Amino acid sequence: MTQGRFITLEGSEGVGKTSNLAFMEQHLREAGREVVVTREPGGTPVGEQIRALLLDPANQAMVFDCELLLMFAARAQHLQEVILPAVARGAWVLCDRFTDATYAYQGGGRGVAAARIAELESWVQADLRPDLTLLLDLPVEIGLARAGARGAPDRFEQEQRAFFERVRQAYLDQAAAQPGRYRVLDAGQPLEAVQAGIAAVLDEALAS
Ligand code: Z5A
Repeated sequence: MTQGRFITLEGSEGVGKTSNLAFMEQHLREAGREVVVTREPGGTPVGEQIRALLLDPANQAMVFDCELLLMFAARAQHLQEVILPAVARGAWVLCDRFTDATYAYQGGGRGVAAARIAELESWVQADLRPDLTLLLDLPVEIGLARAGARGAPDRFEQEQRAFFERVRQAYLDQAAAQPGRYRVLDAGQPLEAVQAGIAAVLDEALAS
C-alpha cells in the first residue's frame, strides 16, 4: 500500500480550481493511486447542508463568528467522515479548499484575528495539516471576470474587489511563510500551461 497524502487546492475567486481538479485526479490515477476528490465547505451530507447556509445570499445577517464556526463545524465532520479514513487507508485526498481558505477569507477578507482561527484549527485538526498545497494565483480583476461569466453570485461572490484583494494577499503571505508545503502557480496562463505546472508538482510529490 502506498502512503496516503492530503493535497489541497487554493486560490481566490475564479482562479480555476474546479477546472483543474479533474486533471489532477486523472494524473494521480494514471500513476496508480487511489484518489478521493472532495471540497470545503462541504464534502459530506452534513457539510453540504452547512455549505448551503454559508453560500446562501439570503443570509446577509450572518455574523463573522457564525461564518467562522460553521466553516470549522463542516471541517470537523469532513475530517472524521472522509479525509482521515481515506488518508489512513493510503488514498490521495484532493481537497478543493481547506483551512488556508479560512485564513484567507475569514482572516484576510473579514479581518478575523489569525489567533482565533489558529485556536479552532488546533481544536478541530490537532496537528493535521495538508502535505501539499497548490495555490493558483491570479490578479483579482481577471478572476472576477472569469467567475462573473457564471450564474447568480453566492454570498461570497457578492463581496467587493477590495475583499478579494485582501484574500489574494493573505494567500500569498501564507505561501511565503510556508514554502515547504506551498507551490504557487500562475493561473493567468492558458489552461494547458497551468496543467503542465500542476503535473510537475504532482510528479514531484509522487516521487517523494
Ligand atoms: N470559503 C471560506 O470563506 N472559508 C473557508 O474556510 C472555505 C471556503 C473552505 C466557496 O468556495 C466559497 O467558500 C468561496 C470561499 C469560501 N467563496 N468564494 N469566492 P468554492 O471553492 O466552492 O467557490 P469559488 O472560490 O467561488 O470557486 P469557483 O468560483 O468555483 O472558482 P474556481 O473553481 O477557482 O474556478 P473555475 O470554475 O474552475 O473557473 C472559472 C472560469 O474560468 C471558468 O469559466 C473556466 O472555464 C475559466 N478558466 C479556468 N482556468 C482558465 C485558464 N487558465 N484560462 C482561461 N480561463 C480559465
